[in-house]
Amino acid sequence: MASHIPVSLIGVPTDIGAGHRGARLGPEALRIAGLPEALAARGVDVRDLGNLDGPRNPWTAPVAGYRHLDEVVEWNRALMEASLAELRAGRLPIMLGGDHCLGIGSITAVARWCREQGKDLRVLWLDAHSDFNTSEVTPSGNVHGMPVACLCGLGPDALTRLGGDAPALLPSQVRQIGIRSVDPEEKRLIKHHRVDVYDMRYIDEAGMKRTMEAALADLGPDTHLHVSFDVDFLDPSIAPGVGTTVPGGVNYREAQLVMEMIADSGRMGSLDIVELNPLLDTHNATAELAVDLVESLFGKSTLMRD
Ligand code: EXY
Ligand code: MN
Ligand code: MN
Ligand code: MN
Repeated sequence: MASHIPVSLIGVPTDIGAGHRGARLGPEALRIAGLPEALAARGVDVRDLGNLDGPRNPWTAPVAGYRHLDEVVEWNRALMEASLAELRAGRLPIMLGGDHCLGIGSITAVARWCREQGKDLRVLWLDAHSDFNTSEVTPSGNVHGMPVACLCGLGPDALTRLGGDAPALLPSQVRQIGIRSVDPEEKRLIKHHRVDVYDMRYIDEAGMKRTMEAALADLGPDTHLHVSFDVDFLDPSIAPGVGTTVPGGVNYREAQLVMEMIADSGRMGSLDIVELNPLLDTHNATAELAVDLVESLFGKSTLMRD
C-alpha cells in the first residue's frame, strides 16, 4: 500500500457563499458516509479536527454585488489559518465544505505555504462552473461563483489580499475540468485571463485520459497539487445532492479515472470537498460517492495491476 502523508480533516459548516442553504451540513454528511474510516483503511494517519466556527448565514440580498461579504471574509480567514497550521505541521489538509467560496481561504493558505517552501503550486478545479465572476458581472452576488477570480486578484481587497499583498494565484496555475456552465461576462474574463479550461466538449472529444494527461502535464518534483473538488462536477444522475446541478457532467467511470490519475501523479498535497448539500441528497448517496472518489484519490483501485 502506498504511504501517504498524514491527513487533517477540517470541517467548515457554512453555506455563506451559496444560493441555496444546506451545504453547511456537508461536513457531517461526509463523516457519516465514512470518510475518516475510509482514509484510515487506506493506511492514512487521519486526524479529524472537527468543525470551524463562524458567523451564521443572514440570508440577505447582495450589497454592491456581494452577498454576505463580511461573513464570507470571516469564514475564509478562519479556514486559511487552520489550513496553514496543518500544512506547516507537515499534514495534508482536507477541507470538508461548505460552499465553494471557501476555496479562497483554503487555496490562499496553500499558496502561502508553497511560497514559504519554494514549491510550485498547481490547482485542479473540478467543477461544472468556472467560478470566475466578479461583483460587476455576477448574476447572483453569490461568492461561491467568484473564488477563482478572487484568488487571481479580481475581487474585493478583503478576499484578494487575505494572505498578504500579492494575489494567491496566477491564472496560469489553474486547470479547470468538467466545466459546462459559464455566464457570458464570466466567459469573457476567463478568456482574457487565459485560464486553462477543459470543458465537457473537450472531454467528450479527447476522452478523460487525454484530458487528464494534459491537465497534469509538466508537474515537477516540487509541484504541490491542490485539488478543489466541487461535487457538482459530477453528473446529477449520480450526484443529486448539490444546489447547482448542471446536466451533462462527468460520469462514474470518468470521475474514478480523474481521481486515479491524480493519485498516480503522487503530487496531491491538499484537497477541498465542497458544495455537497445533504438536504438535496437521496439517502446520503452523493456523500458516499464523494467518499468513494476520495478513496481513489488516496490510491484505492480495482485494477489488476494493484
Ligand atoms: N455562475 C453562477 C453564479 O455566479 O451565480 C453559478 C455559480 C455556482 C457556483 C457553483 C458552486 O460552483
Ligand atoms: Mn464551484
Ligand atoms: Mn459548481
Ligand atoms: Mn474508489
